[in-house]
Amino acid sequence: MHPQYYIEQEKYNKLINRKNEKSSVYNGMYDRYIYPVLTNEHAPVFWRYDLDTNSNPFFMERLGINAVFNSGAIELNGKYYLIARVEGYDRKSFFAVAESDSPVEGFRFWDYPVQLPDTYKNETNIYDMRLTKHEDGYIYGVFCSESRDESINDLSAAIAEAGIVRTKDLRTWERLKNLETLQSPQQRNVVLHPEFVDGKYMFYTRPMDGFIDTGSGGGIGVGLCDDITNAVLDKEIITSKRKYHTITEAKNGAGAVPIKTKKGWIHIAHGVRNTAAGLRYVIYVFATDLEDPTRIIAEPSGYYIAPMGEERVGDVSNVVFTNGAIVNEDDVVYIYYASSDTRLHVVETTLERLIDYTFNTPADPLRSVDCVRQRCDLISKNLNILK
Ligand code: M1P
Repeated sequence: MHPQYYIEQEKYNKLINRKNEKSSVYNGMYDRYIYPVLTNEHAPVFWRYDLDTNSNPFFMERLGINAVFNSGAIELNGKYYLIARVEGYDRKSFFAVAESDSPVEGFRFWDYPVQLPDTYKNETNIYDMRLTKHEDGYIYGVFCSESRDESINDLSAAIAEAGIVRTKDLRTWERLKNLETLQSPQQRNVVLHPEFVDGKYMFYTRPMDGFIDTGSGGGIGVGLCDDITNAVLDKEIITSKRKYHTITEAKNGAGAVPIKTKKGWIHIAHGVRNTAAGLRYVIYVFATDLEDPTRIIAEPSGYYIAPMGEERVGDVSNVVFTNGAIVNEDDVVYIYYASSDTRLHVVETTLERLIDYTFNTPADPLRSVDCVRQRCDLISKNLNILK
């Protein structure tokens, strides 16, 4: 074995065994953990290097990993699993399962990444899987299936669709047909609702005119279908709408699978606005009605998580993005979020706090004059308390 192997393996072991710590930054909404839970350095040494000294005498990283980010999350039998978007130096993404006994540290990738059935021959890239434990007994993975748009003479033109797979154990995956949405030419950030609604499967969608631009798509939609093996949505009803001069002005998209609470379904999504420095992605929260999941019942103002410190910089800077959260048996909530399309972090809160945040944080009044009124009301109430 090349001597450098032992050095690299030691660095890897140190990283995997590192204890995570809560940051001292306070907001009462959640605790941030200092260290990312997954990075490109969490990829095993034997994924990246050829260990054969004959074919790799200089111990070069032959198949490097560029980034590990946007991860689906699930708890099964007391263990925590992340199904991360792993991106090679070649820009292609794939999925890999990382497992830990702890929700905040010690995530170790299984020996092999996920090898999905290759049923879509034009599919070039796959990413951002949401894992839904559905009441039908399967665990579904819904992800972005990206192909080149051959109809346009532009090398970067692409088509985004929602791919669907299902499993019972995260090891054997059955690939179903991609989701068809009759009203929308492209889809990304599609999430399967965990329960039947009127006896049907319900998807959260994000209608888009093009690959990047949501164009006329008004926000996060929902649609119903009878058959998950041939999922076709005839129509999509918009729930969380994009709004002028808010954090969702340019785009939004469903994130983690919604969390069922006694007061409603809590959604942890992403919102995007444009700036002179490019797009800024933040994470926001809203709630929908238990009986009618198309009806918004709470919309706290502004963002829940924004990029902070080192999170601001990466391959796509000024981005936080979530596609996975876990509520454990003690009602502790772990929200896994990636920063700047580079690495994966976690924040911890409780269901009680998340419900309080969702239902008792005031909504965005949408105009500065009303926002300052809202703030002055808070100040005057507080000054009376402080008297
Ligand atoms: O680069 C930021 C994010 O961009 C896309 O999200 P959206 O479709 O909302 O623009 C996704 O490709 C996501 O993976 C990425 O993190």
